[in-house]
Amino acid sequence: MKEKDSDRVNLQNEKQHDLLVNKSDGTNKFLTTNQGVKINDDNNSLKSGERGPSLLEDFILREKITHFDHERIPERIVHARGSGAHGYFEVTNPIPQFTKAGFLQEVGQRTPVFTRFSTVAGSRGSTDLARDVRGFSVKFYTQEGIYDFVGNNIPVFFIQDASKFPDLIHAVKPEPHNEIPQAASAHDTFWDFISLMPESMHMIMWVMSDRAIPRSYRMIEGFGVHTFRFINEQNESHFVKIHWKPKLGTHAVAWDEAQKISGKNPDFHREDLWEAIEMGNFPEWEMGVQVIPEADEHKYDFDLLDPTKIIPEELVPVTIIGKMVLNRNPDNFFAETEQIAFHPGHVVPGIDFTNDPLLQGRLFSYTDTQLSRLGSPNFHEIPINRSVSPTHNNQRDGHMRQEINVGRVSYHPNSLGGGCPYQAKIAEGGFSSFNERIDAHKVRERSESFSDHFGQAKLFFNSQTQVEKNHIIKALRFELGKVETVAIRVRMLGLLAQVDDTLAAKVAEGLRLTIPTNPEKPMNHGVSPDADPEKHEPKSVQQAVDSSDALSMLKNPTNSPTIESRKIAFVCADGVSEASITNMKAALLKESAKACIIAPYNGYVKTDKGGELPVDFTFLTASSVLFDAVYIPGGAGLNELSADGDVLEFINDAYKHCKAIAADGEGIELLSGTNFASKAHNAEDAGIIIADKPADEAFAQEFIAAVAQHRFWDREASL
Ligand code: HDE
Repeated sequence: MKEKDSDRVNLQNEKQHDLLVNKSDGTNKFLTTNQGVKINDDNNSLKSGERGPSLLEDFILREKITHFDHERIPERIVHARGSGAHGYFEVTNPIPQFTKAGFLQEVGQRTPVFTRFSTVAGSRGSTDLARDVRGFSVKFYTQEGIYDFVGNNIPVFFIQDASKFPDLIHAVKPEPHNEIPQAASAHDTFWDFISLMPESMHMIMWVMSDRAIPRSYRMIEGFGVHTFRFINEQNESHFVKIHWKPKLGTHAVAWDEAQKISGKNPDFHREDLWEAIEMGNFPEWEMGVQVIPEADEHKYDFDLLDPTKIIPEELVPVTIIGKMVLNRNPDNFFAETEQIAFHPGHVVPGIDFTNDPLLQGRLFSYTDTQLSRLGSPNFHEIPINRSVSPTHNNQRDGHMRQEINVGRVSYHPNSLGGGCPYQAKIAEGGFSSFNERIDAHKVRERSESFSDHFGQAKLFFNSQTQVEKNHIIKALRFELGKVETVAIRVRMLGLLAQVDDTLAAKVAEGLRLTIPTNPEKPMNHGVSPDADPEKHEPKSVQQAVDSSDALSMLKNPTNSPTIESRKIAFVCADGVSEASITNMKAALLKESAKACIIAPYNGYVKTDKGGELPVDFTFLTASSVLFDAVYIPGGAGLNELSADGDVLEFINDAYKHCKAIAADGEGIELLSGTNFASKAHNAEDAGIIIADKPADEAFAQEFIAAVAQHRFWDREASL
């Protein structure tokens, strides 16, 4: 069932009820000051004489300007650019044998969520289409308190220890002297750092792949990255890796397309998420877990605590336990998406941490950052961050405290307050940390079990199709091509050669450089100057599997072909065939795709039957990079378009970006002026569908099948 009325659906959601208290829409209300005084004139300040100076006394003006002066808060240090939505998580397969977390116990049990997606490096106003990791954060408003999943769309990370995070981020952010470039890793400081950090090579393979340029937030996977623990009622621990799998499959755009989208519509992902929810195409993900018994902690070729490693699904399959549906857009971006404060340390009984040294650092960072970003230790009182389960403790005061704590007691133990609030036994839901035995020396050292920096980078590269490998090679040529310091490029080639010879050779060919035979050794990598560097020599460990389909977006077994919510551009002009448009539109609608009429003018186009069809965009206000496929219906008027450069660029780009293109009747003529005219006319290309008569059902179905394949990457020249 498509839930059309998201408001009606969501009033049953406990968090939505909770938020109602704070909502205000101003309809049919007088304009007032913040003190509730009705305002008579909002257009003129108080002056001495009509043309005279303004008076300090004007409390209305002062209040308005002062509030405005303080509207901005610091943006997030990382993940500043993001978009979010409300929804719910529903259990489909309870796992009480692994976790006692209350929200994972019964089939059909629903928990309200707010999910925020983000890029990492760019600032709040940067483009959605930067080559970057995507953040994937879910706040679960459970009956036992807040559980935050704070993950990424890539299952590994650049670094193994939290102490390197500020260095990584300083390297990737715009360079400090001139603040260039925005939201891009293609610059010297990033690659300088990476070329000296072999531990990042696995992650580099992922960020150079098309995972870093998704088609939509609705088409990304989510990963917890670290190994966490699930704790059951018997207090037994299992290691767990958490996955989210998108219902629409995992898809990307082309790199040239991403760069053009960044200019044509930098809000592309934000708008896509917003529109899908408004249209009732609610984005959906399945949540899955890889569960590893405690006894298997040391069974693998890698350390479960090392965040630069995955557990191949061939070794430990992903068990689906529930689904998440996002069905309501926020009412106010700032109040909800901007002020939401995630923290991997927000866990509920049944979920616990491991000693992954990256995770351990994060457990400190997230509360700390909210103090400067949101300005007060009371950020948990902001409506979007407020738990739906009650909170009681002896914490008091601080900036902007909302709660009015009644009574004289704010300490524990107390007798004056009857001992309240009192501690909960474990059986009453009290959180108790997993009773892990630790017997160790205090050392500042990296475990030798973290030294395999190339084994899984190879596994990732080997798992890709040839097309995907080509994209990685081209991405590296682009990124390193933008690096000005030749020594950095050369150092990177030395590292790439340890992942794959052909990969390194192809990148070197594009850079016109030679792979170093005796690569420079990274300085003091992962060790102190007093430690023995031999002990931490980067290694390449042969993995238990050579290739894993789940790592490839094109081979990914969970990608089912669908055109649901895809946007199809109809290239039109006056005189367009009404029959073609009506038939194709009806067929696309049946599959929940959207047809958009693009014409040389706004308003409407006249059809061959004298009808008028509303125009969605012109060739000036839209570009084919904003659509998934292009259809050129027949009709006498199309000749008008054949000399229009914008129209030809529209169609040429669709071809270049490997999209399905359909044309019928006179529409076929329009293809004659394109860069791919010869292929189109001989129907040589799998993604080009032509018919000399107006679109009928069979033609529409052929086009739909092509759009469902997402892209025809084989069109690209081989490397
Ligand atoms: Fe974050 N990260 N991070 N991170 N992170 C933040 O917290 C940090 C890491 C991730 O939509 C900050 O509230 C450190 C890995 C997401 O609001 C900050 C380290 C992963 C978001 C912070 C990491 C993430 C953040 C900035 C290394 C994937 C956005 C604002 C030890 C598993 C959440 C904020 C949102 C945000 C610190 C590494 C994911 C500064 C110190 C690994 C999705 O606290």
